[in-house]
Amino acid sequence: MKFNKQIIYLNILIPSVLLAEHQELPSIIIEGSYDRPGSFSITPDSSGLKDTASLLGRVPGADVNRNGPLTGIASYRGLYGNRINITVDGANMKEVGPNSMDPPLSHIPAPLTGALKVQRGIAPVSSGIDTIGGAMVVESRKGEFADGEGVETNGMASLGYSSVEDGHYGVLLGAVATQDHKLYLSGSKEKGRDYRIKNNQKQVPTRYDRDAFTAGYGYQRDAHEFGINFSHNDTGHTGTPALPMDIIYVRGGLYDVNYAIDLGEGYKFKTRAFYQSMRHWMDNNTLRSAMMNMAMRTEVDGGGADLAFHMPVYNGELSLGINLDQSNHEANIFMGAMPIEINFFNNVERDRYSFYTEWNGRLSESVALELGARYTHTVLDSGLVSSPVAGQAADRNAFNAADRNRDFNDVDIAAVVRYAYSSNLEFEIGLARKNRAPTYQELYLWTNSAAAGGLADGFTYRGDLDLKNETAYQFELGAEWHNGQAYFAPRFFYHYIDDYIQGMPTAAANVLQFTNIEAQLFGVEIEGGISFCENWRFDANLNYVRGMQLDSDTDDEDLYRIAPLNGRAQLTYERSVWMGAIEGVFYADQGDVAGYNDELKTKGYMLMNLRGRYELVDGLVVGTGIENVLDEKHFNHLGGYQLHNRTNGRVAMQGRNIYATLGYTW
Ligand SMILES: [Cu+2]
Repeated sequence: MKFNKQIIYLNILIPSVLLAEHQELPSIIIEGSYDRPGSFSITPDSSGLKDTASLLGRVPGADVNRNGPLTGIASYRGLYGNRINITVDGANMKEVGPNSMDPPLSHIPAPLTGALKVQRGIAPVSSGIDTIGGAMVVESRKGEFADGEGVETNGMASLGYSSVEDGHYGVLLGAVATQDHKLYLSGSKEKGRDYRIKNNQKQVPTRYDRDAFTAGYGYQRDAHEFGINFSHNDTGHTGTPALPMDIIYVRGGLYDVNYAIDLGEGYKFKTRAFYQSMRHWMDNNTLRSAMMNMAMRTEVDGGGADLAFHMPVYNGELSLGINLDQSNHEANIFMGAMPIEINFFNNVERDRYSFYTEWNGRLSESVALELGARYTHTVLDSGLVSSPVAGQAADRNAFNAADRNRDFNDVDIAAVVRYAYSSNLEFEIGLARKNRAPTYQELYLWTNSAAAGGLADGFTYRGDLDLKNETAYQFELGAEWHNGQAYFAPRFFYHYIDDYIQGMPTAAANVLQFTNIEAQLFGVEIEGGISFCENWRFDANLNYVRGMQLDSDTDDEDLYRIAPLNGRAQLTYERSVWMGAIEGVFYADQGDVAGYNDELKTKGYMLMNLRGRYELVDGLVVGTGIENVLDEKHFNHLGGYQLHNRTNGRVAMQGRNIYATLGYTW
């Protein structure tokens, strides 16, 4: 029985093949599960998806809190935002928007995404700092080293159009490479208008405009690997209908450099450093109209370094690692026609110092173990804020007089055992304890504001300097059965979270304050599939999660923004150069809604999508499809309210979308 760290490729388009190492198609990869015949892969450039976060809809247990066309906040098993550690090209990407207008998955557009990896179940401690809700990894496309002697070129170009928002994109990536060196450059452009809902009604403001650029160099020879990479994002006028303002711009880049050496006999050393700098402007009167004009200018500068040493220890590998990470945030608000200026976040700093050790190996022929521990010291501080608004004077003075320096000690422990009962049946059991230190918004929102990390519930929030860090106790149980044609894989999880941070009502109307409560989340994910008659296959999954407050003194005990019971089924027909698929997506009613912020219930719905793909000649692929074939109007429970106001109802989902893409890889 092979127990190497397996990868599952999840998918809509190319079923049943585990892609080879050199496969250039972008893919969703779910780590921490077994190899199996029913694996999938996805090719965003032939499916018309513009946003990497959209791929999460296909990952069991994952979903998206969507506040705008490019603003998709990752959610996994009911936990979202900063509870999930997302790295982009190895860097822990910081948001420049205090309301998460630019979540980490928005930095690299889908066509330039090489892979999105989602850690299933309990995230190992080696997957990063603050993994209470899981871990995800985005890798941008970086070209390929040459296969043969001499200088080669490789790359890809892709164009796409989608009808629902009259959207189009173009992307070009080129690399010049030898076996040892590669130099690559890429650029992309995406633009679309407000999308149509049904009968040509429009959802305002959902237009988008994004340019992205990457460049880099890679080296590999003998035991050495070196890379330097730069990715730049320039998002222009882009709507966020579930938030009080829209993106005017998000601009900035991420630089990273990495080096790895294989010292032989299982000894390896890896290091990486990154630096990020982003600038952002948002307002409420360019893409929408407002009673009083308001704008906000924000900045983030961040960076970090990672060191890891791997060595063989007793039938496995022992890893020792250090992670250093820091970020600085600034925000200024401009209010009114003759704007008055509020220095809302001033010199806010969040620094994390962390080290870990993890052992991954085999206890016997059929039992594998992953065991790790991590310690993190998190330090936060904030400078003095200023505001000329009379109504904010008391809050401002109290905040400026307070001791704002905070530090947290976080301990993560994870143990996962995998047992192979037979060559067709495996079991997994996992236990973990994870901490998460509060975000700067949770601590430092000194007066009520909607800039609360993308919660988009129509309320304003206040921070609390006395918040404690969250402590989660996690349990995981999974099984996986497969034979040559079929697979079936159920998973169950239970999380108890002490000091879970959530808003609670205050004496003021429509103002919530971040508060430590006691919570639990539990749920199941079931996947299954079968291939038949050579060219046909059927795949389906079902996801359920429930989140509850345990110390509620009222009947309102549900957590906020939890996806309803949902599932997906797909019938695929595939021949060598073409494939076609019909996909059904269903979401049940969501009646288990949060009471503290009067979350609105949603009705269930079903969607039908058709997708096709045809390879004209080697490397030249046409993709086409129709999403929401029946052109029905539905509301996603995780989608927020129109213009951040509950009385407007929820943001509607897209109506019928016909898309076509053309991609060429050489
Ligand atoms: Cu913003």
